[in-house]
Amino acid sequence: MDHDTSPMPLARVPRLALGALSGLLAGYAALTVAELVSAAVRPESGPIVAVGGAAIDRTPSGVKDWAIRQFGTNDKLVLQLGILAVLTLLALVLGIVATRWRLIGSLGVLAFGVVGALSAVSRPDSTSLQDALPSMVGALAGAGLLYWLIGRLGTPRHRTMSTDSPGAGPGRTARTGTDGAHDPSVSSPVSPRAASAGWDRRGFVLAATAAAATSTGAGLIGRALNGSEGQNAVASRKSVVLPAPSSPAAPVPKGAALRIAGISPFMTPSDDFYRVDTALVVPKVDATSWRLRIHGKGVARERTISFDDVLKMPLIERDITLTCVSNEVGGPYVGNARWIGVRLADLLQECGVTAPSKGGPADQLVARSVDGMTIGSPVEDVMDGRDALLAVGMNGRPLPFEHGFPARMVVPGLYGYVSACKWIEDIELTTFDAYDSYWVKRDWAQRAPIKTQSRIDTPKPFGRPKAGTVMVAGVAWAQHRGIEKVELRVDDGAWHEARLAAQDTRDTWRQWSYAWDATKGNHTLTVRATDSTGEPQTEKRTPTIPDGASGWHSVVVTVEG
Ligand SMILES: Nc1nc2c(c(=O)[nH]1)N[C@H]1C(S)=C(S)[C@@H](COP(=O)(O)O)O[C@H]1N2
Ligand SMILES: [Mo]
Repeated sequence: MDHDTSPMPLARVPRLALGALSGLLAGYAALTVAELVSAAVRPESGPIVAVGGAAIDRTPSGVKDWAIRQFGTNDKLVLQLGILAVLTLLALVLGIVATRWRLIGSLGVLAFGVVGALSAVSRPDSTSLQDALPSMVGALAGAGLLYWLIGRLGTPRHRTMSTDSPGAGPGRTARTGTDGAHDPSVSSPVSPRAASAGWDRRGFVLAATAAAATSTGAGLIGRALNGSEGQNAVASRKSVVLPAPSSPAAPVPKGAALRIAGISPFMTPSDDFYRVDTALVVPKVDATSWRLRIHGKGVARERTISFDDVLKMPLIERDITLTCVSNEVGGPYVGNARWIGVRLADLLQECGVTAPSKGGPADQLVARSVDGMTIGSPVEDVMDGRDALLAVGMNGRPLPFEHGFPARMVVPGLYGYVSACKWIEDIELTTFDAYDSYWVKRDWAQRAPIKTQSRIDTPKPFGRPKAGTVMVAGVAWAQHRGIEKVELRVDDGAWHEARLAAQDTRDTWRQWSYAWDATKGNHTLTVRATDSTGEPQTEKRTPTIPDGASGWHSVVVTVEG
């Protein structure tokens, strides 16, 4: 019989398909080897994370906001799957190209390595050219593998010239015309096709299998090493014991939390708390080696503090509602938690910082995170007496990794992108003139106090409540000013004052409800809030960029008879 012992008679598989398969194997090898190398450098230097991160850095703010809207907190997963899909396609194409131009296909793989390497070193958190290594070494492995595998397929074309066509590929022989209509499965024991194929099928299968297995091994080891990297951080978080705050939060007043089905809980559980950041890999910081440096303009006594130093300082505990500037009117990127931390103003005063209104030379506090995010807050706001925190606890526990362990900032009244730096490691005092932070470079406003907003949580849009009394309820927020009034309007009718739940603090949101006597038919419910300065929430619709969405939230429902 034929010496074809492979499960599928490979001689029948078109050469292009084998090329595509080789391309896939090369791409797989590149990514898995890169994963392994990234374990030696740092997990964030791997190509997918690097390219994804670089894409995030360069995405126009409008597109990013669209992505956040479309995919919510899944936006990053979608991005990574997208990158993987593109890479798969490219690998297939390069494999096919390589069947014709072996070197060009392989150089193509290398070119993508260069893209990965450039992405890695261009990330804001990249401090070393070593970050280029995973992509480069991975691409070299992939390119080499592709070159080798395609070599095993022999050379196309010219083989009709040679006596026994040593370089023939299965897909090409048909075109010679001699066996165009010839079914290779019924070919003679020494099939002309197999003979003309002249390449070692078993050898190719073995090579491909070995490549796949080796790649998988490299990938698994890389994964394991990258995973264990975070274990010290996980252990350090487990061993944190938050001291009792010297200034505990007052208990949430009775009546701050309404018992109405469908309303946002007054305190947002940490697991349900919205998450917005640019990190494709959640930074896992080991609290025992974590340090925070405070330095810059007007810092008379520069300091570097450890996590233990922070825990030894007087801690305060406060309820503060956090809001993202990317939150659309009626959107979900707002949450309320009980934070524990050091009063930032105290820390700054110890370093000799004075507020600009008292003659301090710095008007901007730039917080920098371990992943290179920079967030600029007005020094005046941080030092004006409000409870601006360097927070280490959230809802009674150390911060979750997703929310900034071991330490983050929280400043009541400012959107997160100008105040709430997670995984913070550096605070620099400077001026707004001298420095633009990450989002400001991307056209968002330098200063962004939170706009008064209100949201209808229940009934849901397009809900179908029964006629009669329908509880309309939701939340309203104007952090640091406080909510004084919430009103509800049905269709184009008069505004009705809603019942306000008790206020916890003026830094938290406030629940509200309105018992609506609903009549059959379609109705539009609209809500608006007034803050404690007496300023009503504006009807004027603005987009989220540059400094937060404004406008009234409406919900359309169909009341059933
Ligand atoms: N290091 C870092 N900190 C960050 C961000 C980020 O991308 N990286 N995003 C900010 C933004 S835009 C918001 S709204 C808040 C969200 O905090 P949360 O994810 O804990 O809700 O974190 C802020 N802090
Ligand atoms: Mo945000």
